[in-house]
Amino acid sequence: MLYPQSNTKRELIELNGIWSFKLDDGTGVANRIYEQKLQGTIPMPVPASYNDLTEDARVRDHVGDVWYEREFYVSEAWRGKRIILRFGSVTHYGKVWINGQEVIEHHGGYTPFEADIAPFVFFDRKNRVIVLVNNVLDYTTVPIGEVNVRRDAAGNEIRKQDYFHDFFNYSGIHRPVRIYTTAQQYVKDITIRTDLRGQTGVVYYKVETEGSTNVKVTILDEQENVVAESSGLHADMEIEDPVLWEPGAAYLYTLKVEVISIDGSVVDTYNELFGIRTVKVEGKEFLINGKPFYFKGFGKHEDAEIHGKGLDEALNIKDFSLMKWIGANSFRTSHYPYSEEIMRLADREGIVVVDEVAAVGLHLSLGAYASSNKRNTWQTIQCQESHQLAIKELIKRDKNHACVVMWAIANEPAGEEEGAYEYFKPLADLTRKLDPTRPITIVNYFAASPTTCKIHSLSDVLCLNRYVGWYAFGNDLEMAGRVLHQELLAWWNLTAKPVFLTEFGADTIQGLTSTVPLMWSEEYQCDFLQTYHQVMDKLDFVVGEHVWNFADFATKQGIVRVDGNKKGVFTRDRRPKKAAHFLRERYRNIKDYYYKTEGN
Ligand code: GCB
Repeated sequence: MLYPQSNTKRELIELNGIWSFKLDDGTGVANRIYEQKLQGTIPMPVPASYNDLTEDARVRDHVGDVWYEREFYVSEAWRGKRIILRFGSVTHYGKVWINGQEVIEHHGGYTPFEADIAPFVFFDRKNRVIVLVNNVLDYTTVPIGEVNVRRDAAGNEIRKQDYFHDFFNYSGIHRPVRIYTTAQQYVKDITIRTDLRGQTGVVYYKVETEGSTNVKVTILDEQENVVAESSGLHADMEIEDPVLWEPGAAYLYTLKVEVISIDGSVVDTYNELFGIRTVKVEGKEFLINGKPFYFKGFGKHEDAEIHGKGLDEALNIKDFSLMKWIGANSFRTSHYPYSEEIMRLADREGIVVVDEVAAVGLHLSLGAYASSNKRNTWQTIQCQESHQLAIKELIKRDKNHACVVMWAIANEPAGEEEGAYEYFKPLADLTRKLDPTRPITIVNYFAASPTTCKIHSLSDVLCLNRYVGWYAFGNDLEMAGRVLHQELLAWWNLTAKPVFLTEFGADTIQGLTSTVPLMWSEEYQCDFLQTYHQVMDKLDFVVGEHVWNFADFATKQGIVRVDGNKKGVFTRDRRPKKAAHFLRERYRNIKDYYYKTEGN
């Protein structure tokens, strides 16, 4: 799905800013409140999560529908054009009315959706957009969750949202809302794949159009020089001695598509940025541009004070600056697709991304989450359809990003339980069919061990999240190191696939210090990391390490979290803990390529 852009043929306006907002009282849809101006609203910014923006616990913990509204004009000059209203994301469900008429609904909280609103808008007066946002997670959604209902003393229904993942269920219109125009004949979609044949860069493109199929395709370099030209809806184009997209040294070409109408005039155009690079898993190596790459970085979250999960471009710039400062070259979009704006920034900045769908918490019997009645996850949940949709929409959105080198189609599912393989096989097949150019992974947790895991054969890279030294063998790092070492070897012996430690970390209270290893202290976090480093450095099949987490983040309330998860190397407001300086020493000495092959 193409990112909205303004260019010589397309116009774009932003509908970000202050909207009107109210919680639903359970009767909004039945009373068709979307037909009139909303009553009893409060101001609410877009994009942002609404949860932390008032001093009202009912807003923070609301379960169910909320309403957003604003007014806007469209230019008379847009008559006859397609007028596309586009939401970057609405978490987790959105339904949209323009001037009282329903135009679109969308399931899934982390991918964009859009509709042509031209038939519904007024050109001679104000328009009203109303959005119903629903944040309920159940067994049919990704992530999964369950809503528990009880009654208070007065007999009122109280709904509590429970879920099996470790980040707060922030909700709202999280990403930009925009309107853009196109002609009736237009570029619908572009797919770009790149390869290298010797010194020649091969750029395969496929264009989908509406109306005319007569297109002109041009590739421009960063200086806007034309380096290749073509016509037709698909072709292989060649660029001699291209500048490759490399980690830390991004280079982006532009594929410009022009749609030509029957009279020879250009009616639509779209400029898609792309990088030329290859990705391949071979033996024990993860190859980018044919060279063994070593991932150093973090599992992250889109999470901040006040904004919650709302897009914050200043925060993104700060995070990228911190990642560069510390020497990281990559991150994982744990545990859902991040904003399109972050992905574009990663392309531009040469940061490598493992791109994950929101299939998190698919384990009903894990430790703190397991209720007294243990259930088989795969017989209980019914989210395969949403999961499929999430994969399709992620790949449709992110397929052209040079920064994306691997798809993660779930985080920590119950891979050890009966039914896991049957659940995941079709999803893995689907992912490979949609994108044969990138490796895929299902991020593994401790319970799906080399002896119990039923789904490791579906991953190209074994991405492991491990917490020995924290949840097990806390304060026994010597033992933790041995257990980790044995397990990694067992994986290698079993699968002969590269291993990537996608999570390892220890909760750490900034300012809590100690001369002896003391869990929760800043020193323990460093010792914990060092234990893992020592093990990983001995094993040449380990291709990467992502510390959990880049920064402290909000979680649901409970007895294992004090004001959120504290495994950040940075605090939630992005101040370095001791571990940040410690990691910086290490990361700056690890090169992007050939780390393991040079005998470290
Ligand atoms: C995990 C999860 C992550 C949690 C983390 C933790 O395995 O993937 O979402 O936040 O552990 O800190 O417990």
